[in-house]
Amino acid sequence: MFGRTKTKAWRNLESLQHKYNINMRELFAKDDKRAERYTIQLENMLVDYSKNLINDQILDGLLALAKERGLADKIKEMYSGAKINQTENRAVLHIALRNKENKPIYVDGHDVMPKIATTLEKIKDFSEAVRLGTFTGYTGKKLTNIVNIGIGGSDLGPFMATQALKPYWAKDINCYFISNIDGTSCAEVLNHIDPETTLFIVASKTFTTIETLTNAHTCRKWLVDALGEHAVAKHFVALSTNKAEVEKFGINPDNMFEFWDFVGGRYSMWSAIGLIIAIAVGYKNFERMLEGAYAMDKHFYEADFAHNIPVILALIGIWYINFHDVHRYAVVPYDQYLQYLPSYLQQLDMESNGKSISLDNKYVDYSTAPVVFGGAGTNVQHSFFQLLHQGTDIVPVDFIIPAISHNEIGAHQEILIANVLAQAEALMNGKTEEEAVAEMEKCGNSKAEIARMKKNKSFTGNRPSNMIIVRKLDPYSLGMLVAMYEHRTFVQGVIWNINSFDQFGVELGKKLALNILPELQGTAVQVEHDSSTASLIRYIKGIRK
Ligand code: G6Q
Repeated sequence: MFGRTKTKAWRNLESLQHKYNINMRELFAKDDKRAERYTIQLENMLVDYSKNLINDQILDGLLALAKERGLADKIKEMYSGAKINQTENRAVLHIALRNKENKPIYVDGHDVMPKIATTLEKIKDFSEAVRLGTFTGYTGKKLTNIVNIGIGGSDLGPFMATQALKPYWAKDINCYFISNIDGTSCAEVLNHIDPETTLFIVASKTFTTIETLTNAHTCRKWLVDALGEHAVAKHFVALSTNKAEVEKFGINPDNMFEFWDFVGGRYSMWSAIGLIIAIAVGYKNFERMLEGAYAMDKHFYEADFAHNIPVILALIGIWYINFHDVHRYAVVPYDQYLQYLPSYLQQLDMESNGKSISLDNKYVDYSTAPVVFGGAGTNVQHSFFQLLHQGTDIVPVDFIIPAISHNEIGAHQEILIANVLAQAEALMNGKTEEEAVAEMEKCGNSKAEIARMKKNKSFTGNRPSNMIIVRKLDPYSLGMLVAMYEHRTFVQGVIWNINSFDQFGVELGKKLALNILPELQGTAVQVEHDSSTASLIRYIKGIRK
């Protein structure tokens, strides 16, 4: 069994944490090769992890932990189709969805690649037909409003990716996303589109999720009211693993794009769940995204761990969470098109690794996933960055920026780049009281004013960040970026000895509301509740009478 106190590498890291009081500013001053040594480049992506509380001994210690945890074998297991999602007895094969070399991968003795190829072919044909207008709506009009109805993993990935790739959208196509059960989510889309030109994509792995099915039924009624029952076949398609439920809903299985149990919801944007991406940006670009992910998959599989981007990023995360007691992690893309990446990563990281039961079926005695948050820079510099610079807690940050923008207008991109670099530098360098005093003296502040303000104007610094630069945010680099985070998440799960691929906490949520719903609707006698829940139900029912 794996427990914090039981492993050599873990104990070694604890002693390294006590031994080295890392001061990044000093280390940079002493070692002009630090940035060079702590940077990894893969094709057009560069990851500079030098502004972290690490030195060579600590990195070696972290790599020894990865070795001790059998990471190399675990990666091989995942790539070979082993059922590493042991609570659900499933293989974990999002890598197969972008396996561009098409090497066979077997699950239960069957190669999964042919069926993946068949679905990809179907996505290609259908997305092209919609874009060309050869597949039209019931009245013969081109389908230009594409509405994805899905939630969680069937929403966040395609939503984030379509927004990230907006410059590649066909000029006449608009994408919409309905996810929340809140009627507003449906209403706000339906109020702005025309049934004759609308394609609904019902995206649900299980096809039993109440939010998605309720929203899909509402949209179906809206369409049938406008165009009649016969129109459904031309305006609804399904993305699912559950043929029987798709048929029950009234969608012809010919209009179903299949995926499989070995694709987890939050890892599914590369599968049929990515249909809206393919329609928006065209199949060629969708394929480029898969190719980018494949490049990262290959790197993750082949690169030695000391030069392996997802492994190094994961281990640095472990260093803060488990050896510095830091349970927060910010992701800040400096690109407006990536503004939804933090919410996507929130699910990827927190749903995958927000666990406390080990693979040995024991409660872990160490921390797992941190709270993940973020937003687009520079906007968030004007909100939560105050806490990053001067709050009492350390928050490690991933900065992400493309060197070239899709919108090179005047000096915008240079100002953006200057900001991201300045933020990382400032977090690392800080500002001593002496420096703050010198600055204020230069500005002619009085002695009294300086005494009053010098602490407020100084910064402890020594705050860690990674800088991730891509040449340009295109489908390929987006694929690389997302696959990088998927593998980072997996590595941390391996270190923590947990199953990153189940989600019983989410499933609990799917059931809980069903107990209260009949009471609200007045179709069930009151169930036993705690006094708070019972009185809240009475209060709300009173208002809604
Ligand atoms: C993802 C989770 C969860 C799931 C949604 C939607 O990994 O399992 O977010 O994607 O609950 O589920 P369906 O796709 O089955 O509707």
